[in-house]
Amino acid sequence: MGFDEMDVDTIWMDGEFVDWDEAQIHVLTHGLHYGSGVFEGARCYDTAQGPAIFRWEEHLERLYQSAKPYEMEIDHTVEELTEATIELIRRQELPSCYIRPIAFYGYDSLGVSPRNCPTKTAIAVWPWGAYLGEEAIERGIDVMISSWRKHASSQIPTNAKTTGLYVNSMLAGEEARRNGYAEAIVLNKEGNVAEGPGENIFLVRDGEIYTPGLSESILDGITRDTVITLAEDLGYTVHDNVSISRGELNTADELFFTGSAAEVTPIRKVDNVVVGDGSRGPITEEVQSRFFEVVERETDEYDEWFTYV
Ligand code: PPE
Repeated sequence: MGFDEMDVDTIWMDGEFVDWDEAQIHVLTHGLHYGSGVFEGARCYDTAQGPAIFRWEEHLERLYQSAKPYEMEIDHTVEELTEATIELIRRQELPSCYIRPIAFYGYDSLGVSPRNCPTKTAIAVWPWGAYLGEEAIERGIDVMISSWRKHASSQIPTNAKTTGLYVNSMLAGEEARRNGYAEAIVLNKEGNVAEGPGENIFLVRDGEIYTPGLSESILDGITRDTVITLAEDLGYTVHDNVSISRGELNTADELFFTGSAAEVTPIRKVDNVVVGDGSRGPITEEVQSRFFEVVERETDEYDEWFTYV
């Protein structure tokens, strides 16, 4: 679905609310040539208490952290970005939406050094349904192991959510879709499991839950952290600082992806090898339904995770 069908007309850019079509930049923008932008993706859920942004503070915290290796100064405070986002959701009367804040080096002189380039900041919000399709949430998806490896953290910091990194995600994701799969799993330089192009990955074996550690070249996902907390609170043992070898994907009882966009999405086949019994596994289902119960505010627990619009 294109943005023109989505009933959104306003973007916040460098302190102003501008018409959607006017939110433009120069073609010699540093971020366009060199991928020097940092961004976030968060969801605002439709709840009985109105729209509620999930883990907004953690997303903003990660945005500022992502800017650090690039010495980028975001000239807006947490309060400004929060006010802008709430105002965008209110003005456009969105019961739920996806939120995309971005900061990037703008236009001045061109050259790899961004020294003279201003930092531009923008926020857009729009309705966004299930990332990998409604059916995927219940039935799971088929994925392939990408032939592309993830960059090591010694090459590009993978814990910073940088626009330039996503050409790797695009290569992996499109390779998978070209081959008839919904999504890819990307291995790190060592050949161990890193993550999806836009998701973290979890594995279930013998009733315990595993997810690659932060030194495996992954993004420190906020949904990853959420799922670890929820699963532990449900009484599961979660090993969140492990290496997962490629072969373990084949012997897993259950696999699932997590992400702000992907939420909790089961994986039913890897390279056409069936995972478990080929449907959403029982632990995946339990964690997933707990996740949706929490984000849709059907419980009052974890209220500190929400920013109400
Ligand atoms: N790894 C990668 C590479 C990634 O892009 C994401 C989010 C995650 C893990 C999960 O992180 P978190 O959202 O904090 O749980 N991917 C975002 C972008 C998706 C897109 O297509 O664009 C997202 O989910 O918003």
